[in-house]
Amino acid sequence: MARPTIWIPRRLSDATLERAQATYECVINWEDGLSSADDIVAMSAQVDGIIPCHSELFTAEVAARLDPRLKIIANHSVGVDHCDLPALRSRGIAVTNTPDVLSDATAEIAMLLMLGAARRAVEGDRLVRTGAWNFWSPSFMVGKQVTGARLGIIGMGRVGRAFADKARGFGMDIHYYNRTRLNPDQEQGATYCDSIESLLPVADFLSLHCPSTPETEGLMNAQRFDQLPDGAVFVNTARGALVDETAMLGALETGKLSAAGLDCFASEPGGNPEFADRENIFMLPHIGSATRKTRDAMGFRALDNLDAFFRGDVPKDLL
Ligand code: 8YV
Repeated sequence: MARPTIWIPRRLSDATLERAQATYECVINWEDGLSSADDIVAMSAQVDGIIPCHSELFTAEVAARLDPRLKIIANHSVGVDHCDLPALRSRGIAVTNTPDVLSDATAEIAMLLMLGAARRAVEGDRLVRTGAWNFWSPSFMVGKQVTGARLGIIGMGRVGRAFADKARGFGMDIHYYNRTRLNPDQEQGATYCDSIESLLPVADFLSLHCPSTPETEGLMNAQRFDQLPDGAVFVNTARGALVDETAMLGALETGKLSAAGLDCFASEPGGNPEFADRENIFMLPHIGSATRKTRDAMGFRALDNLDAFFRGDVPKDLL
């Protein structure tokens, strides 16, 4: 049988590209630019499978126009909010993702954001870097301590649990909301809250680890920010769509939030220009899973899914 042809629309890791080319006929977007809906539709007539990132949008409108040649979308991401799953399924297209392999890398970035926001990293870095640091006092740049504080986690899936593990190492008291309560093995002493409303008042630090779906869009709104303890620190490594960014700014304005650490934004790439002059927002450009080890693991997991599919097996991560 002829080798299947796949499209790789972004620059995946070298090891991934090497393995992909050893197995498949590959069309690789070496320029690494974004593809429009028309590009995606045109390419679907030339390939049997695609390995997209969260940057390629498979909306219902795109799904309806895809060529019947395309059989599988093997995502190089755990989040699949860029894919209209019911629309793709109705076209008979298999969709997979890459869970597990990015949990630690993403949890590390959540930890970096939490510490950086709590200890005023943006402000401190700017002071030293610009030569404006001309003063020191015990009351200078005092931040919020993580050790012994209560950490609220919304979404206790793989990434949420990896973050809780790391936060335990910092002596934090973990509280969480999840649609279903974890078993005691997974809970590891964390306190379960059966609603977001019961979690917020105990969250000195709050970190989001839930998927972005129509139900979770705008989950952190003005009302909910208001229920946090005064001076809380907010961390988001999940998706920008979960947050009403205007409400978050309002909470920073009133002191309800003392700081925020963000790796994702409502608009990407680019972020929110209104955040630019706020030194109590520590920001990164959606790099939660961007380590060499994790990029290789994500690419290999997507290829494992493709290999299974083209062998006629059910891919491990079929959604
Ligand atoms: C990636 C992500 O940056 O997996 C996800 O859902 O958002 C990130 O890990 C990206 O999708 C890489 O392809």
